Amino acid sequence: MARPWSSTLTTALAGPLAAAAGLAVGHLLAALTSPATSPVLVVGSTVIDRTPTPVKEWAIARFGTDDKAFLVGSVLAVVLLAAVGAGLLARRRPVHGAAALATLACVAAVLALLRPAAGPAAVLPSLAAAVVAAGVLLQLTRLPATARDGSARRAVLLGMGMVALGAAGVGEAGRRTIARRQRSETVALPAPTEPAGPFPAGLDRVVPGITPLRTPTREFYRVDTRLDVPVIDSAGWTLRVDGDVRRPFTLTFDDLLAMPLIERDITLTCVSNSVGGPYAGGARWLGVRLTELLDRAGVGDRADQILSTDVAAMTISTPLALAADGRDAMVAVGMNGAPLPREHGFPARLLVPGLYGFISATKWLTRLTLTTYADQSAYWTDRGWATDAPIKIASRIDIPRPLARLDVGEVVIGGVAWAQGAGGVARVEVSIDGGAWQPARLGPTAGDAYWRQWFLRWNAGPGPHTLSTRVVDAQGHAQTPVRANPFPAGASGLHTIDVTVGS
Ligand SMILES: Nc1nc2c(c(=O)[nH]1)N[C@H]1C(S)=C(S)[C@@H](COP(=O)(O)O)O[C@H]1N2
Ligand SMILES: [Mo]
Repeated sequence: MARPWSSTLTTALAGPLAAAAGLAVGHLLAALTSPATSPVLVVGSTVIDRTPTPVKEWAIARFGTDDKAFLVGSVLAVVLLAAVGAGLLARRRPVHGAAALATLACVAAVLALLRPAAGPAAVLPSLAAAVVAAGVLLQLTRLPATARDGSARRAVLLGMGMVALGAAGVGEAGRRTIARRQRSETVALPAPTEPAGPFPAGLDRVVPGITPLRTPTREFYRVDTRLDVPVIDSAGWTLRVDGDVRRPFTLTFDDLLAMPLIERDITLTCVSNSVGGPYAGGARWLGVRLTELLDRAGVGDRADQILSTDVAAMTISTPLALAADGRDAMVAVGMNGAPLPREHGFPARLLVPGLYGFISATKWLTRLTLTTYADQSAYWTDRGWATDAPIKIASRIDIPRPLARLDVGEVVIGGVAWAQGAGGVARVEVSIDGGAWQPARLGPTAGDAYWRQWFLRWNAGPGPHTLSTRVVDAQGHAQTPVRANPFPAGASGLHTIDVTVGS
């Protein structure tokens, strides 16, 4: 006998609706206790940690900072698809279908326990999801199987509609709860003991469309393995310095703020940035000089690595020799004149000028352990990334945009370039259609660890053109044209774009 549409639809939707109800309740429960234990976030984070590096690189390249939305969407799609199966099963054998959904949620519970730094309570949101999903599915199977007459059909629609609305409402409550908790805490930071001095005006107004000399905090790129933003109270936070040191110690946030604070302009970039890519930002940072903390601890003679640990036990390794070579590495508490936003590591993060973020810029920092590369390895080291990765010198064209159509006449080519570690940017050059390297005008400097704006006025004739740029550092090294992928130590090659001039 052919089934009426409503019955087929009911059967297909029952599983996903029940799963959605379970996930929503789990999410809200987690939001109220420990957001990272939400079943969706647990599964998503596990996927992030287990994804092979090439796939991760592809996702970052393809989706940029939306890679997380893409990931959560994929996880939800897979769960809802599996839930369709559970719903179909439930039509004949309600208990089996419910058990299938509960099992699915229990997988999340197990993964929650396996997360680094997870306590036993981490299973609760997933268990709640299991109970709710199974219960809702059992209820839905009780609805009239064939809804031929109007009243039965209404009962089906009403029942399913209530579940859908309930799930959406509870899920939204969870989302809002997390958003509220993530709002920043107001802390007052002391003035720097070593201020950075006035910040130069830059070419921001002179060259419209160029990257601003200082990246507004809200626009600063964000790259990390977290799906949620860790929420740490400054009052309960501590920083432990231990390992191969003579005097291990623990600092509170107030202890840290009582130490001398330096203020520095530093450009941070991500090793996953492609040539000409967006994962770079310049900011004014406030923090305690790293060597101040290391001296206080008295580093032993075996250590060659600073292993830093974040609030969720994620680890980043920094070569001790580079971090302590006199550059202004710091445990930062402030960014652009305000406390660090939660997205960028509140209450404190590590920063080492000249090193890619993945070996230097630990956010939500809780511990600095002096150790050796032989004894302990960090998150990205385990995934094949380099342990020694200075930021490669690079120049990027901001304007014109790639593939732009331009009018004949004067065109301003402009962008930013950086050459940390090698004395800063000495010159930036532009080559048009493979011709001779022409020097660009440089903007003001905010120090060797900072990027520099540049521009060149070009009298553009009609036709297709190729624009290329390179930086030359203070030691005379020109940026290499040899292409390298971001993995394992950062991309190289020249940023080259095509434009068309005239009609
Ligand atoms: N705890 C933690 N810190 C982290 C990361 C992370 O995944 N977890 N990512 C690092 C990487 S790869 C980079 S590039 C920088 C980015 O810092 P931002 O998000 O403030 O720009 O943070 C670093 N610090
Ligand atoms: Mo990064």
